[in-house]
Amino acid sequence: AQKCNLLGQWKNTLGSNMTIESVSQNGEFTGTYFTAVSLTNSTILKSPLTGYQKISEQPTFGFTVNWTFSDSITVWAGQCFGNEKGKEILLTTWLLRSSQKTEQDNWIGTRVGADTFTRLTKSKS
Ligand code: B9F
Repeated sequence: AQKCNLLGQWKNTLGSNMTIESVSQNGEFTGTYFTAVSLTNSTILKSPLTGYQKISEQPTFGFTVNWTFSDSITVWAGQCFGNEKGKEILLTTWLLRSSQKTEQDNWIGTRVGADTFTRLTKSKS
């Protein structure tokens, strides 16, 4: 299998952008996330992310984004795959937790979905 490296800039199929700025020796990583969608009128802001990856060729990983513009939190779990041409892809499943007023409303608090990320390559200006 080809190597897959989480460091760098990624975009998903929604058009969201993610930058993984550093990965430490033990696989802990940090970065920023800019979502293309939010379902609200509130201004979208860059939000911090932190997570862990396995130290392996095609690592499994998990990370959390703490949305700076809402009470919500999203977590992603997935794996980094590299193909024969050296192209890397992140296949993930996410849970988006939004704050509920009461325990009785808990049932509606969690959305689930999938995101696919590929490398963001700078376009010429
Ligand atoms: O839309 C979310 C939000 C939370 C409270 C008001 C708005 C925050 C952004 C989530 C972005 C999701 C998608 N973007 C992406 O790249 S995270 C998973 C997807 N991948 C609307 C009302 C309550 C919850 C959502 Fe809200």
